[in-house]
Amino acid sequence: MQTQTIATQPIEGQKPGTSGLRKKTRVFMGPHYLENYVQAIFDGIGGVAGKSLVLGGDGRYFNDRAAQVILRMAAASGAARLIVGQGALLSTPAASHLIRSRGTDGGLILSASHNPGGPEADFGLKYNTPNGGPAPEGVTDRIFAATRTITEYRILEAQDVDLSTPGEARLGEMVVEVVDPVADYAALMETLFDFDAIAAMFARGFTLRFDAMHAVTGPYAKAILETRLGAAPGSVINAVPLPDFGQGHPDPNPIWAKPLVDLMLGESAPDFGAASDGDGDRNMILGRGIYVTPSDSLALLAAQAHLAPGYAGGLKGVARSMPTSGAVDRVAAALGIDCYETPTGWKFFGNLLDAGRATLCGEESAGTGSDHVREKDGLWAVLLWLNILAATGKPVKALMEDHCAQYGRNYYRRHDYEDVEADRANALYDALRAKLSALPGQSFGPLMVKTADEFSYDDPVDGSHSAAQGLRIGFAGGSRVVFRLSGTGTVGATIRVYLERVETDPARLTLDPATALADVAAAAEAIAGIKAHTGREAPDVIT
Ligand code: VG1
Ligand code: CO
Repeated sequence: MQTQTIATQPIEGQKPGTSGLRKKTRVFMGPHYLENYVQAIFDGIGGVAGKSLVLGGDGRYFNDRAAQVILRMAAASGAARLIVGQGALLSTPAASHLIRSRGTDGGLILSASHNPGGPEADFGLKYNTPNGGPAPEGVTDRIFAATRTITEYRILEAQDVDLSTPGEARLGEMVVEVVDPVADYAALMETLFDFDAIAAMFARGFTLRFDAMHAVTGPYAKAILETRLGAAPGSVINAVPLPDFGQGHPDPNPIWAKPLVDLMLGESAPDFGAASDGDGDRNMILGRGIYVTPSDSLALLAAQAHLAPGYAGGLKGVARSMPTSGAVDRVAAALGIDCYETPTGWKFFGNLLDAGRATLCGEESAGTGSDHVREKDGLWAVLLWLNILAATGKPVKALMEDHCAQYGRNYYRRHDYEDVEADRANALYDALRAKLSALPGQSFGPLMVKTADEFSYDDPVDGSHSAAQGLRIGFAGGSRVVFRLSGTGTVGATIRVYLERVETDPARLTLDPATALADVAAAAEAIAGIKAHTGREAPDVIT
């Protein structure tokens, strides 16, 4: 087998976003595109000679081909061992766990997460560091710098490695270790949760519907929920990962997982409903007759996590991304623990988790996780919910009502304007940024602006500074609107508008969220001129 050194040139735009590099699949399949980026990762982390790495992905179109390319490139660059999920599959949290449990030098995850898959859809690749978490900005900056100076990449001339069965093979000098993608992860879950209590709940007739959305969580959910915990066969639906996710959009929210929401809000709802995303790190939680917003879910989990064996000792602290509602803040205050506010993206939680400052973290975009790995973890959130349901014996709806009665309610919605022309989105954003300092004191309907700023973050652990992380406007009384531009899209720009209102009056805890947030939405429009800038009458997606 011979190593080839291929001459290449920098390719524009290989800048990682909120979570790795995401592009149209056809772009990734273009000449040298994947190879350039993989070599830039290797160069950006100081080479891979003698190192071990984890490799796997969410099974989307091109996952299998990209994995073979990466294996040949790792072998050509002298890597000692690649630990690969069988079939080149690994959920993002399972990859994070393998990196940590096997003590590797990091890992490569093939995924564009919640973005659709297929030859005309999206593909992605990200590097996770040895702590199991997404590379922080310092590392992605070095990788990006390497994409701008690249002149050649190295690749082994070899046949495909058989990834269809667990075992070890060699590719040149490098060991390729194919592992069952589910086993280690399932074992980790068993150390955190009271599986016997959850199994007993299922044995008593508790019913569940888990929608894997034709994505990577299917095999994990089948093995853990049905086989191990005894949920009725067929409780996990859309359980076989497909390269195009069944033509769906593997994003677990009320829009893309509408059939599940309809079921849960309808006559024949099971006790519990959940869904996960393309790479298995997001979760959507529903009970009979109730959709739990991700921000509320985070707050409830923080309040009740002690009921699960893995968290019986209490939480060291909690962290949420800035646009996530403040519901968890009040739980933290009641528990007397710290609550951190970070920029959007899981990479900002890593230092807090590593330093033992936070145990639970969450984002409004359906991401929740803990210090068990360094990624958000969809199935983990489902299991923590099930553990809490088993321990309390209460239905989801009653639990949430009790929670709101105790802590108040943060009404919350996110309005997304998708595929807006980049120039228009930037114009909206820049105009809003320019007028922030003039907003305090101004009133919009019944709401008076109290604070307005551009969020930046100073990491309390390593002191790194992250600027330009979203525009936030706070109103007297605690309502708030936040504006951000998405960093995960592949076409045009997506404007995200996050609306929040805090309510502690017991008489107003059960309003319809759209009604409760009407004044905040009107103020957002009056302040930012969304319709005029985008030419859109309404958001494309409301979650
Ligand atoms: C979105 C979410 C963010 C999440 C990121 C990656 O980013 O808002 O909370 O961390 O996706 O999630 P953005 O920049 O588009 O708003 V995943 O599950 O797609 O890796
Ligand atoms: Co994801």
